[in-house]
Amino acid sequence: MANSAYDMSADRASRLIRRYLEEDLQVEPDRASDQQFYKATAMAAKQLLAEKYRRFSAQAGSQGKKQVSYLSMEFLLGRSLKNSLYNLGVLEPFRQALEGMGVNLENLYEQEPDAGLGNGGLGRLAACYLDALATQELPATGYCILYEYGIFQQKIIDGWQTEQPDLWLPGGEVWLTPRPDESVAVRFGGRIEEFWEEGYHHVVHKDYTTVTAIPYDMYVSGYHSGGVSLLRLWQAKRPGVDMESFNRGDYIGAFGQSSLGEAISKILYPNDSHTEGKLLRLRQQYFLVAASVRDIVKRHMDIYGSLENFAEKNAIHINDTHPTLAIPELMRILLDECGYGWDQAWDVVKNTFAYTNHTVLAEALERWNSDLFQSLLPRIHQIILEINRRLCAELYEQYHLDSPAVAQMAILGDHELRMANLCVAACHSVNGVSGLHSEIIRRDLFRDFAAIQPEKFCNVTNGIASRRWLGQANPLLTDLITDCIGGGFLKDFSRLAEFGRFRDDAQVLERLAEIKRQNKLRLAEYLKRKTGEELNPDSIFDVQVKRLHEYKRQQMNALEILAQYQSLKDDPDQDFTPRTYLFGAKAAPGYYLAKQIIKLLCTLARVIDSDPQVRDKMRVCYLEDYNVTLSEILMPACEISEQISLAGKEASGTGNMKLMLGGAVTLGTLDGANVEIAQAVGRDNILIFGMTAQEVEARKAAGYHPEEIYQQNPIVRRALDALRDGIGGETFPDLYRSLRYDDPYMVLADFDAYRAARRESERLYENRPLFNRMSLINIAASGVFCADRAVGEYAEHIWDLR
Ligand code: 26Q
Repeated sequence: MANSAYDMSADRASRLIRRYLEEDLQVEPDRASDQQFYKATAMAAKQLLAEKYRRFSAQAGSQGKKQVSYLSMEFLLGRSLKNSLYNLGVLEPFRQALEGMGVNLENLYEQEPDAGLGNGGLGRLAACYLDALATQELPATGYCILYEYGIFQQKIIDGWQTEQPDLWLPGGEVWLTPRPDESVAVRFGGRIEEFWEEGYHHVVHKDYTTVTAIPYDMYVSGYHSGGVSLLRLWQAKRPGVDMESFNRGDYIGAFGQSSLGEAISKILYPNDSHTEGKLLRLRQQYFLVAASVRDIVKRHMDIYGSLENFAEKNAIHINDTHPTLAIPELMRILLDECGYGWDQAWDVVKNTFAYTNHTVLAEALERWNSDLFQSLLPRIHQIILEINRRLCAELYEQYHLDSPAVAQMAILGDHELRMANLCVAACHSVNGVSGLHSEIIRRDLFRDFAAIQPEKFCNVTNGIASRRWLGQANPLLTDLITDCIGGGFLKDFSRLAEFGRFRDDAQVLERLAEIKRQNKLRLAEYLKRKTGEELNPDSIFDVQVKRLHEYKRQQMNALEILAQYQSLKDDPDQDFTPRTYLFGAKAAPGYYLAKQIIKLLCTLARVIDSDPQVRDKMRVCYLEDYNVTLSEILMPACEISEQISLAGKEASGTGNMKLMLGGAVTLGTLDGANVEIAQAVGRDNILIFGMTAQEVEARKAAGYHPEEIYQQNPIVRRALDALRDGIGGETFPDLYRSLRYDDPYMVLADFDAYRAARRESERLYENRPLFNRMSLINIAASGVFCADRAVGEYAEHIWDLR
């Protein structure tokens, strides 16, 4: 156990904190602010993490263990203090030590900004996997960019989303250790000269620009294990002086490249479902992979002195296509720097890389204009073209495919480089993130590849850092489960199933209900403090939290609320179950309709709140700036989890798992991991509605005409008309037209089924013992969605670590 490994007493914790206060922050403990205490405590935790990491990595290195490198443009970490102390097993001694100095640890947590180095699901998944890798004692390094600005902070002004820059480093920097001695030079632009000499092919890169990548390290400790994951974040710095320009006599120009280089690590792109093909984004991606691959190769050489066993000792994982260029970059190093022949290099690459796909939306598949690409990365461009040439030749000659099929599968087409095809061609493993999504990938998105290499394709259903949302964020529930089944489940979440034995235990169900109430009150108090808004804890807490996107259908939720409001106005005396609709979502800043939907939700909130006839029966609450930290208060307080994407569109979802773990009942479509949640809890313990993915396809094929539904369905028509004619003085003509005439995500087709499912949820809720039983069954069935399980599957089936 980590505890005994440190032999951490409150005394020692106290000495550590004091030392950092006095020596680093130059302040006496009795005069230090909470901010200073936070920093000193974080530095103490970082010291423990660093010591533990050194032990772990030395051991892994000496045992010649295979290393995992997880390349991702995003790691959405949230806060680290509580997680670190908790996972290290030193939370109690630290709490006591601080208490002894008159400081409340809980207040220190509040001092820490979220490390928002990600948009949403994909970035949070990467963070959850670092936690699980460490817990399983698998040696792993995550690689990402040290964005100076993380995901923007959302301010809602007059119902509209506005964005504020998220300068997180002033409070977040304490977790970072700079390693300037391990900096890497990354080259952009220039031109390539090739020649043969003494029987060797030489490639010379000329007139390039250099950007220096400086690594900053962060650690993520495993829970009650000896493992620690490293997260290496690269910061871009201009090289001091461009010596080539300098020597040419261009004195001023030699100093002039600075801002260009440093822009690379300035800001995270706040898009999560649409690619823009911007040059800066391409620079960022190559910057990440060039620095990381160089680092991986260097570390390997330090241990083994040769690259012969590189693939045997390294698994490199590509988190969606964003780090795809790691593939041609490793080819480049092997070919140009190590003198490998093509086939030999390709073998190493193929055995090293694995790729996870996170989306089937066409607009989210990355493609780069070939000319733009060539001018920025001339050598990488050449290598990709050669990969493509060989791929096409192989498809024609070995697999006898016809040219339409080859054109589909090619990496270059329509003057664009297609990153997903490059990944599928080069990686030994391609996986989706839920059973349904992996099927869609196989049958649809990568159909032609799957036909010739079915063995490449597999599924790893996503998992979450369950300890964060249960052990840390939901202590009351953790205690109840511990009382029922003993400890241990936090290390082995499959044991959570044992909690299911208590589904008919009235006392346990009572306690569970009381805990939910406490968690609802905690959220209500938090909101009251933050915004002055008051929630009714006796109402159903119905939650939809996720990025804002049409395919996720927040607009369907809004439309149903609107219909419900209209029905209540017609008949104020009808039976009604009070319900609070909570939303949290950031919209990509340039996504017009998404911002309209936020405005619509805020308008509904205002209209309903100012109507005394309905305000006690329903309430809409838009939570500003939804992030990891807010999710930790929110997930445990929720009763109905809205997972209502159009079937076939949501790759997995992970919020659905966090809500289930907190005892919420899912109201959702058969999409993403909802399918597996339904299997795990049984159809009696989930509210499934709407078309299946197959039905969606069939309906589209038959010709979908939302206008017909508008004409035939008076409830739909009335709600839609209100968007056109005005609610609370606002009109939403673009939303109205989109839904009535186009409806790309088939809101109208699923609307009636959705409305019926909501009413059904109220009927169930009215029978509280029954609802509590459903809730308990959901918690007990959530063990399989732990990241520990997911990472175990990657280790065994994809990375070959065991
Ligand atoms: C691409 C190019 C340029 C700029 C930005 C991007 C970009 C950035 C982030 C594209 C996509 C993303 C993020 C995608 C994402 O979060 N996908 C979600 O991944 C989760 C983890 O697997 C799934 O649970 C969700 O279903 C999926 O939507």
